[in-house]
Amino acid sequence: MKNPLSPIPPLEEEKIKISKPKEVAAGLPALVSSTKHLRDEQNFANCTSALFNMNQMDGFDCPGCAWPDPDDERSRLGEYCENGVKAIAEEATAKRVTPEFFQQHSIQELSTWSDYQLGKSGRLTHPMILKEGASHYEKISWEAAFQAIATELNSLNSPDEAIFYTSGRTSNEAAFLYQLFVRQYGTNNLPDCSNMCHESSGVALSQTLGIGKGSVKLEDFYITDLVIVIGQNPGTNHPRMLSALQKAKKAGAKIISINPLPETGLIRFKHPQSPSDMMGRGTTLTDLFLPVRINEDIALLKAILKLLIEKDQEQTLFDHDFIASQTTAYQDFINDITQYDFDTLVQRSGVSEKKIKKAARMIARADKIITCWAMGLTQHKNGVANIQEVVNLLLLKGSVGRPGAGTCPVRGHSNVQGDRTMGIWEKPKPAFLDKLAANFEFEPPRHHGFNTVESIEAMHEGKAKVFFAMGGNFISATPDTNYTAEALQNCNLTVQVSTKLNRSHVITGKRAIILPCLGRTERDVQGSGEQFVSVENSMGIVHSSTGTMTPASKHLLSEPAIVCELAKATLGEKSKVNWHLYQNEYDLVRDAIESTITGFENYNGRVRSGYGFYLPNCARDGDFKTATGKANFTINPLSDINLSEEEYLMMTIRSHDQFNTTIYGLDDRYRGIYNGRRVILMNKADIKARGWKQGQHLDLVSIYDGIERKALRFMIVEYPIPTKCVATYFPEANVLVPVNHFADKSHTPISKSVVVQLFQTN
Ligand SMILES: Nc1nc2c(c(=O)[nH]1)N[C@H]1C(S)=C(S)[C@@H](COP(=O)(O)OP(=O)(O)OC[C@H]3O[C@@H](n4cnc5c(=O)[nH]c(N)nc54)[C@H](O)[C@@H]3O)O[C@H]1N2
Ligand SMILES: Nc1nc2c(c(=O)[nH]1)N[C@H]1C(S)=C(S)[C@@H](COP(=O)(O)OP(=O)(O)OC[C@H]3O[C@@H](n4cnc5c(=O)[nH]c(N)nc54)[C@H](O)[C@@H]3O)O[C@H]1N2
Ligand SMILES: [Mo]
Repeated sequence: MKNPLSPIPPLEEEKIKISKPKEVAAGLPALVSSTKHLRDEQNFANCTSALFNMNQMDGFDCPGCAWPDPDDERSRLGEYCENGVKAIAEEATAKRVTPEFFQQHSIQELSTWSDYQLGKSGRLTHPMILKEGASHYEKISWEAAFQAIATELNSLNSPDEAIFYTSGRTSNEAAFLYQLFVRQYGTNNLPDCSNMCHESSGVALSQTLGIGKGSVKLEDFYITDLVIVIGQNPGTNHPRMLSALQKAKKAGAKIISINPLPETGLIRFKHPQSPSDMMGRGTTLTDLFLPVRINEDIALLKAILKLLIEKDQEQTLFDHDFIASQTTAYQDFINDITQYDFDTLVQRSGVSEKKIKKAARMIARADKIITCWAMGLTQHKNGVANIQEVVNLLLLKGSVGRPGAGTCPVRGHSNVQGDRTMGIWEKPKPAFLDKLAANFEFEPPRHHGFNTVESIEAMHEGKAKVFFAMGGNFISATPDTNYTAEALQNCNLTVQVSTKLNRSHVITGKRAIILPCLGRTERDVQGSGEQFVSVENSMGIVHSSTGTMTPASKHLLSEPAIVCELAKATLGEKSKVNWHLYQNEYDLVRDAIESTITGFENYNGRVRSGYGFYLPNCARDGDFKTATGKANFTINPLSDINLSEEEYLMMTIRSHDQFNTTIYGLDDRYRGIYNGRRVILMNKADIKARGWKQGQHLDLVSIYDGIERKALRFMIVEYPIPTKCVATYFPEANVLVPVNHFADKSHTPISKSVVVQLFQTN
């Protein structure tokens, strides 16, 4: 290719329709919508049979989100969820991307397709190679593909010139083998989607509570007094969480939601498996909604904290025994809060004083509090601070480390938490490396590898030359699309292990290889017979997942098999690991995990029994393994973003019809937006102030360090969002997110607080 392909497809004319946002989540429309997605994939029978096996004890784990399954009430269909159905329909589709498909469509042509069109093409069936300068992918044998990758890897000046990315669907078994291979090859360059996702949670929680994971169990929801849902849209992204919230409500809990948008699922919910819900009005979930300004959660929390501190004058409100015996830095924290002026905090938060006072009263009354959050807190410059401020609130009430209370960072991908537990991390702990060294007889690299942002920069600067992705869609998931495209196109070789076609197969290095793999739902047969894998959900339960469907193509390999073959081809005699045995029988991989990672005692036994097992969690037990040996209060400054007259703060969010970069459809039913995705949600007053109207188009510009980034033609949608705040969908708006601006300490791109200017499209 003379000119590198553009990562931005040409803009299509969209006929977007707008109606009022929905007030109730799920219910009948959810059933209708999921049925439509099954039908569209032309494989109704296959998909329906898949659904019967989802989240059943002997079936597979839903490839959607990481919310746990209730153990007590599984219905025949597993626990029902509209977006789980869409995830299954995507994987069980009857459509295929074959070698003939690639003969018909050049990559030049594919680069002009939308993400929606690319994804809808179907499942990849054969390993494919794009040779240097070629216009089309062509078929390659598995053996030749592994050989080509191995040769390229072995020709690098240093193993650190290769990058090995992981998305969060990869099973524990595949992830463990993958990091073992990568470290035996010689690098810790293991960035993952977590770097763009809950990394801020991991950093904040490790520092304050001694473990980077949440502390609550599902049962805690049923005995809690108060759930605070902050910076999360569960109705769309974790629909099964709504049943837990409903159950909490029925048991007497209150719910506070903190979000710039009145997200549908948070307001009212009809359980699709409850006839009385379906007939009636459903359950009102949120008791108090606080429409916070984007990135002003710390101001809001500090305003609430100030009121609580006043109420605790007699020392009767906070859990002073807990504070005295289990925490540090309480007095510093109190001194810091007292410096702030209440009115300024209220004003910055964008929430009325009346609502803030009500929130403080509700929190004051609650003994047991659970706080749930997701990307609304993590993807900001101060993402780590956001979460630490949440922890401060919980600590005051002694609401960590006891039943009915605690932290609940709601994870994204179905095994993103497990992948980290397995060692997919660019900053491995020395103790973990020591174990690897002892068990597998090699000297693992000790220096830290690149995270996602550093990987992009390294490829851009020519410091990294091979990019290998275990799943995911790097070009569309990462910030600064044009810059990242240049980075990938700089590589000598890019390799994607994938189930479905996506933009990362089109925006490639000089050479590119696609390795098509089995999906979560599919039967995995190896030398020793049928295999199952295991995953860890958002609450630290490890359980099995057994594919039951016929694979989409007979040429697919499982992810563990791909890693083993690649390790054999690349490492040869250098590795003392018997990769062949691991590939043959995953029980042996689990034994290897058991001998390397704490908490996996009798892995093979326990993972086979019922619902799996909990991993140890010190915060849950109230044993805070931090540097101080206690839970730490922290001091967190306010956001330092100050918008000028012409600037707005933009968050990039998910529509109801997408799973990250996979676009299921073009509707966002809950928000009342149909038939298109290039929209910008704006407050009525802001639209009026500029003399604009709903339906008009705007060009969006972000300027960081003097560099101007542009995204064109977004249609204005009038929406109840705080003034000066706007929302767009990801990945369309990723071009505007600067690669070199990210959360302090966690390096998570600032996808939820991008300063933009708006101009009417010519
Ligand atoms: N169906 C479906 N399910 C998914 C996914 C999907 O794409 N589709 N993705 C999966 C993944 S990987 C993840 S990480 C999760 C993501 O789950 P979410 O984090 O719920 O996803 P987002 O759409 O990014 O929504 C962020 C929410 O935070 C709010 N928000 C944004 N900025 C702020 C802020 O400054 N303060 C506050 N308080 N709120 C804010 C937004 O209005 C929005 O409601 O979902 C997982 N599950
Ligand atoms: N602007 C902005 N950017 C964001 C976000 C945001 O909110 N705003 N969110 C961020 C977050 S939270 C995340 S987690 C990342 C997501 O980043 P990624 O995890 O990289 O992206 P996905 O879209 O989840 O990856 C989808 C692709 O995975 C492949 N796939 C699906 N199932 C399997 C499987 O079983 N095995 C293999 N090998 N491949 C499979 C398919 O080919 C599919 O095209 O994006 C981040 N980017
Ligand atoms: Mo995520």
